[in-house]
Amino acid sequence: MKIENVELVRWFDFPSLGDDRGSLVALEGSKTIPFDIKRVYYIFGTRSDVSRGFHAHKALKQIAICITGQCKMLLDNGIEKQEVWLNSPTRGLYIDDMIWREMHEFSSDCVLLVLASEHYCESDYIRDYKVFSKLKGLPYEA
Ligand code: T46
Repeated sequence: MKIENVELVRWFDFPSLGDDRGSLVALEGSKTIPFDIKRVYYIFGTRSDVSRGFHAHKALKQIAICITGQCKMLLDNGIEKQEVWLNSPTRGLYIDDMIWREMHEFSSDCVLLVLASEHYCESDYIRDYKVFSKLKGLPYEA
């Protein structure tokens, strides 16, 4: 069994460069963000009764920032699960490779910005929890 020795939930707090006109957050690859940013995507207009994700990535690392509204993110390393709210434009949640993720309870105004370490690659996705458990060296419990 692979021993996990990194924290499942790792937050990155970004300085808000605000002045009397409003706020600004600047994100730079390999500086504020711990990898070179190869791709940016954002999720919006998700209905509150819809859940997303339900997969892990073999190699991809990401930072998810809810720049407006909120949603819940469940992270699962195969042994431990943790659910957190994403609800701040100055806080990013680091999602490591080989972590199962699910997103739930999107608010109607939720815009989830995701910074990714790799270009889009469908073969990097593990969409079957059984396969995920097996690759982690864990027994599968339905
Ligand atoms: C993740 C969570 C947080 C692309 O063509 N290019 C892209 O870069 C992405 C991210 C998606 N797509 C296509 C693939 C699907 O046809 O867009 C469609 C929706 O993607 P998906 O069903 O994978 O969306 P989510 O919300 O379940 O998962 C996404 C990311 O795919 C995933 O990497 O970690 O957000």
